[in-house]
Amino acid sequence: MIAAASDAGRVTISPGQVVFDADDWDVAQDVAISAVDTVVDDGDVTVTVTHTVISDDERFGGSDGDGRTAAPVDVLVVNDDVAGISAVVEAGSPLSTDENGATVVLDVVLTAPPAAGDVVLVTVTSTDETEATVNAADSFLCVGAALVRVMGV
Ligand SMILES: [Ca+2]
Ligand SMILES: [Ca+2]
Repeated sequence: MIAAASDAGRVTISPGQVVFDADDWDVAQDVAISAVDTVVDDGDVTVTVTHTVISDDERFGGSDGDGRTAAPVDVLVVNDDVAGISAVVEAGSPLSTDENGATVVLDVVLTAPPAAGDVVLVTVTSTDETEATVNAADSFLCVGAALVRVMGV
């Protein structure tokens, strides 16, 4: 018997096939269905696992695989990714800026990739530009880790 999933990119099936004969036909064999761990916030999805049966015994459908089959099984794949933006002080960066040019460096990064072809525009501003300025471009396209330096005025 060969198992296949409706969305092969979301789950793995191991083993993909199991074999029974006249001696072990009544011994259940385990087939493990496991989620593929993506980094994409792609939501929960139901994957249908189907089966193909091939046997020289015509009562099981014959060797062309179009005969007996097992009922499809729906498996829910639970997503664990959340699209968002992280901005934290970079390790090793000073925690304060001063009026002599010391800078605080922020690491800005997305927590999940945007859809292919899309970009995420992150605008970084200070609540008091007279006291602290963002000396990188005020806006930048965040498609990976990015650094922003905050400088005292
Ligand atoms: Ca994941
Ligand atoms: Ca995911």
